[in-house]
Amino acid sequence: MGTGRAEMPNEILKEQSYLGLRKLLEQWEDPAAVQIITDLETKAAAGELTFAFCGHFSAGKSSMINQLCGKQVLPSGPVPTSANIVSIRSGSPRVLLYPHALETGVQPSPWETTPEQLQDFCRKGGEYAAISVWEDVPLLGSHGVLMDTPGVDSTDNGHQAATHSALHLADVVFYVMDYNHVQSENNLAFAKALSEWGKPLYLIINQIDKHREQEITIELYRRQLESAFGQWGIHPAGILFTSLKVQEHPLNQWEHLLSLIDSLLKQREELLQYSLSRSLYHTADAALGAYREEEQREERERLLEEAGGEGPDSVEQELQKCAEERVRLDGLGRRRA
Ligand SMILES: Nc1nc2c(ncn2[C@@H]2O[C@H](COP(=O)(O)OP(=O)(O)OP(=O)(O)O)[C@@H](O)[C@H]2O)c(=O)[nH]1
Ligand SMILES: [Mg+2]
Repeated sequence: MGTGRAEMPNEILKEQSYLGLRKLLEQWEDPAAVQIITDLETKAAAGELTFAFCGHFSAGKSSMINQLCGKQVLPSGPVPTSANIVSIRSGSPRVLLYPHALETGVQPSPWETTPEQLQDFCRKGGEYAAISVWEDVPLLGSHGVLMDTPGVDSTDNGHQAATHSALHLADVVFYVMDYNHVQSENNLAFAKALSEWGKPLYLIINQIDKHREQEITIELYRRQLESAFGQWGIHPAGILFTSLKVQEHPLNQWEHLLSLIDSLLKQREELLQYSLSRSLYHTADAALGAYREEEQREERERLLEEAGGEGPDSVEQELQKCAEERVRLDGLGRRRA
């Protein structure tokens, strides 16, 4: 469990706080943040608990969700595959595609496609803001949601941004890693960013079938990874080893994962309240930062104008001239020396 839970004021979840925050964000002309508040209100009303699966390309996120569903709902493969955020709920089979909001802020209606075509849509990035899927998944009951996210690496800011935006809706984060890439800098940095949301974060070391006891004992491997995560200030709620390829592998904790999901679903209401408060806090904090920056920029421009009657562009030009002059003088100095 993340820290700070006890200090989270419950009042923040009351209707007035959504309303107050929304008014403020509207005044600040921050439509993206206003949209997040709308999403959070919808989420609170639905009372669903969302498990987000995040991590590097090809770690096995989609394969893991398929195995939890007991069927091949999502495409998987050895090359980067998933390009969209996909939420799976239990219900009679159905797929809805949500287009991006228009520039005016209007949200176009979702349109329906077939489960057969879903595999193609999951691979096409950027075309849709989100995809919702219903399949018969007994594990989820009536309030559980599995959320697949696109793989992330250091070169793909788009996927990273999409995952971060989806985290508003996540209540529990499963950070899935390939056994061989656990301690990569990128993995650690991304896991750190996820842990800063303060939502329960579980580390899943998948593909444990690649472990070779003669090369490194599992105890030592575990100690090394705990120490690496500790050094980055990442304190997970739990660490699990899994293998989707070799089910009977002695290190596979699949049953443990199933009972964890079950027990988290039983704490749904409490976890949901906590997660909503974290998301509200995060949204308000980010919006306040952006507002202050904008305010400072306007103040700077006003002062510049007052000082010289000149706009920031001419000041920029002056600064550029000074920089060029310094380079020229440096060059002269070097020639003399
Ligand atoms: N050896 C082994 N391979 C696995 C395991 N789990 C998944 N794979 C393989 O890893 C590859 C990637 O799996 P995906 O489920 O597509 O991974 P992903 O994390 O969803 O990948 P992206 O959508 O590209 O981010 C596939 O070829 C899987 O068959 C495992 O436990 N062991
Ligand atoms: Mg995938």
